[in-house]
Amino acid sequence: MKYSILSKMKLNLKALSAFALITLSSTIALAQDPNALPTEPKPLSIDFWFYTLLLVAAVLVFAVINKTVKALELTHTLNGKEVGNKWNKINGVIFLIFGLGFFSAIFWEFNTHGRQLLPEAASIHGAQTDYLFNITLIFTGAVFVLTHILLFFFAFKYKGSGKRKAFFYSHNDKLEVYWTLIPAIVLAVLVFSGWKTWTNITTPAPQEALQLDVTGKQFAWIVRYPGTDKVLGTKAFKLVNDVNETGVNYNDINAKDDFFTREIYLPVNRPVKFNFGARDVLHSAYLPHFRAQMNCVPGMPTTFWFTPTITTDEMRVKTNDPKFDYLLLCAKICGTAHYNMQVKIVVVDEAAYATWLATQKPYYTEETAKQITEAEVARMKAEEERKLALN
Ligand SMILES: [Cu+2]
Repeated sequence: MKYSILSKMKLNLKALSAFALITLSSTIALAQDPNALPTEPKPLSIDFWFYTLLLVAAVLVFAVINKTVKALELTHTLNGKEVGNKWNKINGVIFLIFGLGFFSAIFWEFNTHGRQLLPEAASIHGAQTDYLFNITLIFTGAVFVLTHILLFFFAFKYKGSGKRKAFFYSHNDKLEVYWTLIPAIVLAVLVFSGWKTWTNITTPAPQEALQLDVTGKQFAWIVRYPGTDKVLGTKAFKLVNDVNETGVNYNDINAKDDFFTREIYLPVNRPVKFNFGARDVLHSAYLPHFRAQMNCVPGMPTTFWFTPTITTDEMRVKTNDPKFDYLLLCAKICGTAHYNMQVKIVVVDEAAYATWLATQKPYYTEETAKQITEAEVARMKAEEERKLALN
């Protein structure tokens, strides 16, 4: 009887190994088909079946190992030997090794990729946002480390042994109150401080804020400054043509001194309000160093304001990078050259800002006025021809 069970198991084991071997060898044969033309790209279906068979083979190998272990255990039991504790010990040690590896990987991740994080926030509200992130990270991080140490260490320390029995502990009302109330209070504090920060950074911009008009298009940003009157001229989509790209209304007196730039200059410690728009598709103005991001939607003006606190020169010293520059990027995949949508931002002191401002010339001149009128005539003509063609 004893021998017949064992021989049956051995037979099963042999059959399973043979099946696994056949599957593996046929998978390899499939992958190295001698009739396949080497120059032809492999169709996706072959890759799919190759990996499916590989998965099946892996499952079978696992099943074979599992069966071998079971068979070994059975042999031991049949021979009157104790088996349970040996595997409990191995599992306990594996848990400990895995736990140590897990924490080493986390440490490595923080140490390696942590260095690639953004530098210190360069705006008032950015510092508040970072503070919020850090508080959340401290709370959740502490819980994460503590629970995982307990998980791996307890699995090792209290692994199954013949010497003790698990203690039956049905419930404890006090303990349940604690582990419900403490997380509830902590989460309430986090949510409340988040809400407070959000209301802080989304209040209307102060009166003295510098106003900027930023329009996204495939694939560039169009930046318009108000001129000496500090008021941006109005705009309308119907006025858009090849020359007047954002449809500025030059009949508006406030628009006459507005100017366009390729780089954004900002005076430090002065609030700046961005009025965002888009000409074609959705874009997203992303200013990572100031911790600001806002969608730019065609036909729907959006806005965001912040106060820069660190000049470009100061940040170059802080980051120890003489080439450091603040950037305005697009954070929506808006087309093929999306990655190219960036504008340099230069934060300077008031004196340097005044000097730069003095060098800027209003866009609207006699010459540009003529070009805009010509472009408008051409646009209307094209529109007329399009209508005729449709009729
Ligand atoms: Cu874009």
